[in-house]
Amino acid sequence: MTTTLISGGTVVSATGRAAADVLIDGEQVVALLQPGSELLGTSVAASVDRVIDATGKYVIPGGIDAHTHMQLPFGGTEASDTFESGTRAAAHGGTTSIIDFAVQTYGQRIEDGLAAWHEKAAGNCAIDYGFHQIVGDVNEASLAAMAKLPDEGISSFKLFMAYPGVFYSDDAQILKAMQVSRDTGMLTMMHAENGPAIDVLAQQLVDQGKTDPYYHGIARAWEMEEEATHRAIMLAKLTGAPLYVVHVSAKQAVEQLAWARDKGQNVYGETCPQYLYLSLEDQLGASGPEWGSFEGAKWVCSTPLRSREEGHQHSMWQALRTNDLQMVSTDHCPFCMKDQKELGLSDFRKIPNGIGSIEHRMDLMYQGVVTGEITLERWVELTSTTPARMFGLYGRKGVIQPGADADIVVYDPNGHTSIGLEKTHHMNMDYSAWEGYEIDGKVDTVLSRGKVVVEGDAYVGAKGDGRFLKRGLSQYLI
Ligand code: DUC
Ligand code: ZN
Ligand code: ZN
Repeated sequence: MTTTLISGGTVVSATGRAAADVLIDGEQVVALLQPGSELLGTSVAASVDRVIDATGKYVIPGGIDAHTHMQLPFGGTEASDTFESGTRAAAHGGTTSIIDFAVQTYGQRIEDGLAAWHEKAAGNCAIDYGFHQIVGDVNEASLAAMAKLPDEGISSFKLFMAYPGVFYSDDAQILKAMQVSRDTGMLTMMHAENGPAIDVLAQQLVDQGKTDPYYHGIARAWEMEEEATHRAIMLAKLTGAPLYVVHVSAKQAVEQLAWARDKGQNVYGETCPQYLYLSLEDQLGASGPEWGSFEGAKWVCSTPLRSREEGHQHSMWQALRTNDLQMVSTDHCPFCMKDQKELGLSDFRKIPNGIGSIEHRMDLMYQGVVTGEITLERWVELTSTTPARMFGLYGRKGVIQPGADADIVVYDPNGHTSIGLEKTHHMNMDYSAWEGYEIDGKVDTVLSRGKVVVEGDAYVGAKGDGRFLKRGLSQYLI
């Protein structure tokens, strides 16, 4: 087994930072040492197989992106990143684990949907991966199958209050699924938007000739998110289910979460980089030479981008500081403009919903440290430690300590990252939703279970390095 010493860096955790060397044996961390430590009169550095010099750099637990959609069949097409391309891009960006959503479609058995997802991922991933289960058809058989998911290492499932006719569950179905959540301890993850009402608004806009991508965000008004978030909270209260609301973008939805949490309910929420940085106004202003006003399709996702004037982005950052939101995931769901987003050229409802960000989450959140929105420790907590705790991986992942997997990122605060299609882009997309973003920091070296997979700008890992992660129940609830 290879022994590695990451020396001279500042090890950053969710609770502090310290100058320390990290000793790795094979796939695991075995010790945090005083810098320059000796063993039986010999420097540790001289006795290991490999030394990674982290002088002047941060040494952090690898990022965990708990919300991704590789190869998701959606909107008449399929998300453009495969498990291979998406996890490789993740590694480039300092993410060393993902939790993707296995899908049960309407009429399908959960067992079959899950098996299909294992087939897509197995042997293809660059980093470790786990699954949540999307339940797109709540019925007696799926409720019974859901209860067995924890035995498979799947301790969370997602329901949709949006997308009627696709993934939508009505309140009766949600109630029944939440009873399973209560009985098993599985976390209910909720896409909280009032889908039926949104569909009416969207139809009315199209009838008025308002078909540009911008109107996607008008139809999906924040009231639709606030209302659904409140309803999900009340159903969770009634049933006693723990609730995790995904991709929160409206400040009013955060207020609902804060209200429920203040009353002692087990309710959590994530936001995504797009809701921290991008806005509806940016989407309206976007009209490039190639796509004209359809340029805005690049940022069509659900929940949608929100108005900056209304202060949603500011509220998201604030909620990350106050712990009204606990985590940042990407909802990575990439589509190309060509042949995919352009399905909605004449009708925004036909644009496949999704943004690709898996490669940039760690950088974009680090920029929040640079601009003073969050601390260095909170950066680690939001992107790695809490995702591990929330989804039953903590101890193995999300922390640098003896016994933990050596998933480690050496991050250079003196480096620089220029995001753009021609510059730093490894996702399988023909555009970048983050073109032109500049980051005052850079991923330097990435280790996945002790193996160096990214060195500088080079990927040096291999397809199939990543293993399936059997997760336990949420450790955030204990
Ligand atoms: N939102 C998206 O933007 N894409 C995939 C599914 C979702 O809920
Ligand atoms: Zn969703
Ligand atoms: Zn999603």
